[in-house]
This record gives sequence, structure tokens and C-alpha cells, in this order.
Amino acid sequence: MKLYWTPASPFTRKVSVSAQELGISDRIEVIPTKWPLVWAYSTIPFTPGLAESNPMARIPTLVTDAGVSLGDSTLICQHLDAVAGGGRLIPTGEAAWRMWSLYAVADGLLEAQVAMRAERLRPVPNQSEGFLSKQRDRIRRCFDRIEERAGELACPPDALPNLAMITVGVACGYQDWREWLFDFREGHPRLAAWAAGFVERPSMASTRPSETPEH
Ligand SMILES: N[C@@H](CCC(=O)N[C@@H](CS)C(=O)NCC(=O)O)C(=O)O
Repeated sequence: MKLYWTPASPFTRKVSVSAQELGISDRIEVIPTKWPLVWAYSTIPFTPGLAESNPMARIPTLVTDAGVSLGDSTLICQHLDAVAGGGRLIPTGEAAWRMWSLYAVADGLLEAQVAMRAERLRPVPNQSEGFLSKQRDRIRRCFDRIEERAGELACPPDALPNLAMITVGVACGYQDWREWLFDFREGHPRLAAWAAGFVERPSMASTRPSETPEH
């Protein structure tokens, strides 16, 4: 498998954490890409092969061993789960719907974080305060809902976290990383306690976000 990757993307981190939790990272060839969000506002050439694999030219994109291109982190995580035998990050039966329901809240939170990042990359006079505050409100509501459902984040010591837990962990990590985002711990004590433990997992510790001139 080939993964178009950047250390700044929370969607990509979700994939990297999933692969590590499943123990299949060594089956993935990582292809670093440059400045994916800046592309939205520039003509920087795409990393060779990316736009050919995924016409949206977004990160993450995974090309499977069979040569199928998956240009979306949710699909990629489903594929990784299947490669690892299935039913490991994604529960089966009725439990799956509860997991996907929480996942959708956490993934929507990531979308709002990345939308704010994209807006903030525009020249300041062009930025819309209305748009930014709409995303901020959405992020707050998502954290409120996750706090209400914090009981679903408990992971037995010998079990893998599910995909919703991983996505919540990545969302908390992104919220901490960007200094212009509010502290998610305020008003969310159960989530704060959970996140403090989750961030210590080796899969999280080794995928901390960063932004360098190369990426
Ligand atoms: N729904 C997609 C979202 C991926 C996404 O928005 N990726 C961003 C980086 S975090 C990107 O590549 N943006 C570049 C662009 O929009 O031009 C997923 O889950 O993979």
C-alpha cells in the first residue's frame, strides 16, 4: 500500500494511528507531500502521482496493493481494518452504528478545524469572521456532544480503540496543536480525563502533528 501523507493533516493522522493500532504500518509505503492546504490557494505543483491517484489531490490518499485508489480517510481506515482481518477498529452488528454515530461527530469536528485552518491561510482582509465563528460554534457543539457520550470512549486495556475513539483523540490533538483554537478541556472534564490517557498511546505519541517547510 502507498499512502500520500503529511504530518499536519488530522485526517492523515487518523489513518496513521489506525495502521499502528492494527500493527500493519510496515505494510504501508509513506509518500510525504508538501503543503496540502496551501494548494487550495496556490499553484504549487502537486506531489508527483497524487493528482493522478486522486483527482481531488487531497491528503490522505491510499493506493491499495491491488492498485485501487482511496481518496478519503474513512474509506482508508475501513480498508486497513479489512486488511488486518476485519472487525478490529470497526465493530460488527448493532454496535457499529453507535460507533459510526460518534465517529461522524468527531470527523465533522475535524472538518470544521481544517476549514478554519484553510480560512486563516487567506490574506487577513479576505477572511470571514462569520465563517470562522460558525466553525468555532460547530466545534464547541461537537465537543459538547462527545462529552455527553464520553462513556463510549472507554477502551478495555487489552482491546484496540475503535475508529470513533481514534478520531476523537486526533480531534483533541489538533485542537491543542493550533494555538488559535480554544482549550477543549473547559466544560468537558470527562473528555479531558480520557484524552490525557489516550494521548499516551504509542500510536498517538509517534504521530504528533507538525508543520515544516518540507511538509
Ligand atoms: N474527507 C477527507 C478530507 C481530507 C482533507 O480535507 N485533506 C486536506 C488536508 S487536512 C487536504 O488535502 N486539503 C487540500 C485541498 O483541499 O486542496 C478525508 O477524510 O480524507
